[in-house]
Amino acid sequence: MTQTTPQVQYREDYQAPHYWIDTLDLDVQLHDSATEVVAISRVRRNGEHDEPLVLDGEQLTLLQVAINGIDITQYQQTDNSLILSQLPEVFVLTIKTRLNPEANTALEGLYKSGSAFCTQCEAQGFRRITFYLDRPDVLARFSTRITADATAYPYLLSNGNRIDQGQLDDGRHWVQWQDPFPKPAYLFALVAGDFDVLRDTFTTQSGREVALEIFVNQGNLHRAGHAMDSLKAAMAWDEQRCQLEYDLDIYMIVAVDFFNMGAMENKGLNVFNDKFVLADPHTATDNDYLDVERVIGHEYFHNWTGNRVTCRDWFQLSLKEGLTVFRDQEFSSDLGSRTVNRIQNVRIMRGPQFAEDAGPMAHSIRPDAVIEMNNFYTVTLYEKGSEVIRMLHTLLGEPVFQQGLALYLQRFDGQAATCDDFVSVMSEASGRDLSRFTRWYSQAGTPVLSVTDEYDAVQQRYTLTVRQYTPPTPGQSQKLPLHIPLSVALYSAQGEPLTLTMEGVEVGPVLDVLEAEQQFVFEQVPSQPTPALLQSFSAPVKLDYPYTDEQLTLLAKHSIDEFVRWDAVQMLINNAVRDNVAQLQRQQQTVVPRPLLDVFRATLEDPLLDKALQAQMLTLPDIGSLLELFEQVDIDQLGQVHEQLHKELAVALQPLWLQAYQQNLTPQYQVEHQDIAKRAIKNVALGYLALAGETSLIQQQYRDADNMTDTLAALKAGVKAELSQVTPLLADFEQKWQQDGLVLDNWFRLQATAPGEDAVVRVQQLMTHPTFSINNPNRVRAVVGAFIMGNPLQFHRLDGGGYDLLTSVLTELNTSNPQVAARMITPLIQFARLDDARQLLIKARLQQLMALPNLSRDLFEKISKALA
Ligand code: B3K
Ligand code: ZN
Repeated sequence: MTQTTPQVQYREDYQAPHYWIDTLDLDVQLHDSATEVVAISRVRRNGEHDEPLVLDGEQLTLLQVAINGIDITQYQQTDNSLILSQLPEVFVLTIKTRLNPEANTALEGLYKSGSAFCTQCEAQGFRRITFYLDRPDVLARFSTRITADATAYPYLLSNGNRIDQGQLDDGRHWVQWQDPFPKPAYLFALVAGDFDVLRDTFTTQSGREVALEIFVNQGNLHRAGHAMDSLKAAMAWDEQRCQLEYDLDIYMIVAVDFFNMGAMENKGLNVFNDKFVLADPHTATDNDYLDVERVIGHEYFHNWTGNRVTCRDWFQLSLKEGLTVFRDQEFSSDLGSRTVNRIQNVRIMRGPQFAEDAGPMAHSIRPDAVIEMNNFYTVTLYEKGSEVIRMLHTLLGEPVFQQGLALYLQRFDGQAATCDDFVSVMSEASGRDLSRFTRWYSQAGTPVLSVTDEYDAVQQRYTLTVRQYTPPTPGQSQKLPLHIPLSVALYSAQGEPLTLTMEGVEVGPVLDVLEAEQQFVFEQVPSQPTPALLQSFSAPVKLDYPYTDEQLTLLAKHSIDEFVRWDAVQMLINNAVRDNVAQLQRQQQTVVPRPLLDVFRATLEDPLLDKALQAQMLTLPDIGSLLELFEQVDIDQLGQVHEQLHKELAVALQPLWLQAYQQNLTPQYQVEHQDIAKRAIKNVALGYLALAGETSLIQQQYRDADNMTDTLAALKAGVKAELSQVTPLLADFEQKWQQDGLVLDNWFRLQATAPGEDAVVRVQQLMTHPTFSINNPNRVRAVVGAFIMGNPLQFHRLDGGGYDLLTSVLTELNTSNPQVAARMITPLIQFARLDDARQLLIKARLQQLMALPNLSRDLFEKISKALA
């Protein structure tokens, strides 16, 4: 909180620290409202200077400072720092502080999650535990002694190895931990509580046995098995694909109820949002299972890409996050369907990421200026960051990429590195000039690739002319050409792939686009081909090529690349949406274009198609992604077209939907990729059947379901189609799960995203539900988050009711949990595509928030940019 204007930090201003801290011994006496921390560090001056030591610290009561064992009083304290001057070259610093975990609703630093203590230190939470050099380039060896009541907190956990423990006379006990690996403070963790523990072991490829422990709230042991399987799979995958082995003797995961994000990769002691740990068939959906696998993998992979090699400063965040997302995507793809994983990642890029790039917070994957670091854990840093790594992988190929990765990890092991370090190692390993490629790190915005083509029948030459253009983003008006890998294939009119020949030699599919405008000439092309462009989304760009519906139909039916088939259907849908919005403006009715209908029919009738892919091909993009097709659009009209297209497709193909439903029943629930695929297509079909008025199947599926995937799919289909028969089913679900917040979140989401004019009132009522708590981020996301992101038509109501609701929630979260507030404000700052009337309504709310007396830095940064 601040009254003065928050300070901007610039990447260019990086300076090495004036002091190093080599070891830190923490002694933590846990008490709900008055925890005391003694921090003893060995400090060493970095070079010759007489600069003071400026330690970060927030919301701490300072009790004692001593240097080399002697108490001192000559120090300066500001709101968020402790300044010590005239220091010896090397010394032992002792600092004693008091803090209040119980009052910590921001969930940063040390806090209470239900009855347990836990920590979240990334990015800058450690400064809420003690005064410290809270920056990622200061790496120290930590030891941690935790003392707490033995009955309430039988488990006392921290990083590294448990080296000692004991009982005290007053009913308290203690455990001593030591982490042999030097680490930055953001990787520190401490947990204390009473848990059920699932134990297992993993033997590494070099034969070391690692103890694996998963801690869950009592009574949830039966829901931890999938997390354990996922952890072992991740450990094996990293050995096989990347030759990377785990380095400690113990790996612990703790699942907690109150958590701002997904999970945290603290060394040897991951802390997880329980949503990404707990899973059993009765409480978790297929997607929940896959999410657990993905997030467990992600945090595990950080042990090398993040922990062993960390970031020099927070502007380099993508160094660990982009790379680790790439690794978790590859893990999921190797274990499941590569195409479906790719499709899901591309949906995130084309939806939330493109929207971020088009909004006031647009930033490159390595930002230049930051007010609140927590605001930069974004889809851009993570997902686009991963796309940039994926482009490198595409350009270098798997073997060379792996050699580069190995060289990077070897060279920077135990150090804090930069994005430039990473790219230069990749360049060294591959011998490729990546200088133009590095622009991906500095330029924000979504590039547009405009492609035109020309066929010369006499010469049998086919020429692609490629132009790249990146629109200006805030603070970056001029953009330079990027190095863009453009993957192409050419198809004959019969749908046969053609050999690519350039300058007399056969070439691979990836073209290196380097210039603002460039031509690629293919020879020996026997007839006018259809190009498949940007195969597998080979670069995070918007493609602009004037595809005809015939060409898209050909690709949707015949491409040998499955992703291209899906993408062709997406483009057909996009064309239908654009045309119908234009028609609606001329008061004409929505119609499903014939080619789209035919492709849907052919997709449903194709017996050889993978079921999971089929489900994806038949799923329309959501309204958020469709907004990106327009400069500006009336969202009500877009919603109307979206709904009508769904209904028409439902009715026109009803017998085929029914067939798809009946042919893909899974007799007994198994979390197995083929069954997941069957349920996916079956439940897509159920959604369309509900829209066509089919009600009995919904009731039947809800009644007969032996798993949460089918239960929820039945409810969702009924809710979206506004079938009254679903009301008693919803009541039944609530009754059954009201004691379990995580499961009830599904019910909250259904209610919050249901159509209907009463949505705002409904959401307000949900916020008074006994299971709801404004202090639990999962509940807030399930109710408010689902409403603002998943119910765009009601959120963007022209009477401003949706905006008012969010404004009042943000006003409350601004003081209790600024990080969650700043995440939830996203749809209020991304208004560029909306009509003028709504933009006005939104800006009035933003002004109202801007005037809050204690506006957090998190919200200040976003609102001030949105209003600029
Ligand atoms: N590194 C953490 C994110 C921390 C978020 C801080 N606001 C999770 C992850 O990306 O693995
Ligand atoms: Zn991460």
